[in-house]
Amino acid sequence: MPEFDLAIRGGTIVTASDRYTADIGVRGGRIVQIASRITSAAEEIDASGLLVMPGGVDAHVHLSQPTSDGTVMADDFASGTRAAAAGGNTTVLPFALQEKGKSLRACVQEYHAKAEGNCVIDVSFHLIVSDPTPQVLGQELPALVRDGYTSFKVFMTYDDLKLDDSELLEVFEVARRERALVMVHAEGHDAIKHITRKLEEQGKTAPYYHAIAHSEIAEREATHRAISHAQLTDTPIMIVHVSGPDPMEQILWARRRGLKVLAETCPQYIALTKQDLAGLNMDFEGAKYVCSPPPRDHSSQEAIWQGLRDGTFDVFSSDHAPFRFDGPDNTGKNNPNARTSFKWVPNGIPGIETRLPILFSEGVSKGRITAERFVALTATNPARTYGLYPRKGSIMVGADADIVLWDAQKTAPIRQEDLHHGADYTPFEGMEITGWPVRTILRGKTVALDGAVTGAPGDGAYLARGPSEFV
Ligand code: DUC
Ligand code: ZN
Ligand code: ZN
Repeated sequence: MPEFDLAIRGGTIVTASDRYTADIGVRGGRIVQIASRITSAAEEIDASGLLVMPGGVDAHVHLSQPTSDGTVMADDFASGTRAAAAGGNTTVLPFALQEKGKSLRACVQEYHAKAEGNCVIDVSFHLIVSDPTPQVLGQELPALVRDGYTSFKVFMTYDDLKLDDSELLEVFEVARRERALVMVHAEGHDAIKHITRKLEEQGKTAPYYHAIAHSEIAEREATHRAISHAQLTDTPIMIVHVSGPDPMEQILWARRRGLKVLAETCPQYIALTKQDLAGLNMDFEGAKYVCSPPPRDHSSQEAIWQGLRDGTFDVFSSDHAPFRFDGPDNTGKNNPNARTSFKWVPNGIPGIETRLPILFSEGVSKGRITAERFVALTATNPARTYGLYPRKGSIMVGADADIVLWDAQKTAPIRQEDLHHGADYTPFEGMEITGWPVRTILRGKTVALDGAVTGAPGDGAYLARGPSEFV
């Protein structure tokens, strides 16, 4: 009788702090031994020549999320988690969105029904609070936090989602009392609306002008306002999808004053620029790159890299928000309404499968960050930040055997035809990548191998979470 269900032998284990060669023994879905040589196992994997890292934890993805105009997202739980597995992830955190006028609890239950039995890897839900009624603030939200939904997002823009300043202050106070972490989408609504109106008056309606309307100044202003509200209420916050140096400066300003302000950035802010939204000569192809906040320019990419290195950023997430370019029945980015103004282009880009390869290739392979920092940003810190550590995001005895085997030498371009997501394009098409995941292991089971998904819907489980380490 072999001692282990699985042995992973001879690879270079990389954690957020260490790098060493050892065997890993797995039993009952957990890591039970790490040693220079372990005994027999029912299944043996030779990992020599490969990096052995914690499976990716993508802490910011949108799957099957309802939209106000009825546009259907290109990924549901089945396709989104398949793509995530192929991209080296073992846990993703999508958002259970409260639609205005509805009970938050009811929305969470509906979201569970969509996930149930369909996940290839593990999932846990953040909440989105869009309608902070007394019932939501006094009862539903506190009860949900106690049930393991320990983080929620608020928006400072979008007509159907935005909270005003007094609502932000109210929800921050609930978060502080209940030990939940608030994730803030920081873009100034009125400024965006104002610039949009001016652009439209001048006939500037192409997708490129989305990047002008969603100015970094509006992002910086909202970041500072969110920080001020957090300071007033003594509440830790996470600024999500930070696009460049202006909001980064506000985050550092806050930290110098001892405020707990965490920060996230995403692949689009190191791999794209606003020039991508121009398409070829201001054509509609640019809609494929419309996301909020939008990508900025090359100098802001350099600032983001500096922040990834120096700890300004805690977490690197995909912000996967997939829409088809040519959706059925004129839905998707290329819809007739969107062609009348950038403001109707669905906001968001797909990236759940390409997050880890892009950061590894542009970061580790090009010498900008270490492999240890890569693990911290993509697995360990997300797990710590959102109450999943040390079960997730670590390679240690007792942790779930969620492991990605990585071939740091493998070179291939990103191509839509190789991806598993439901979108009909990737904004990263043709990007040359050095370093790809070759095997994704979820609680001891191989769910992706050499670019093919071997896991099935139902392999993934729902995870209730504890509080963030930072609240
Ligand atoms: N915010 C997100 O977090 N994702 C997609 C679009 C948006 O505005
Ligand atoms: Zn957002
Ligand atoms: Zn998002």
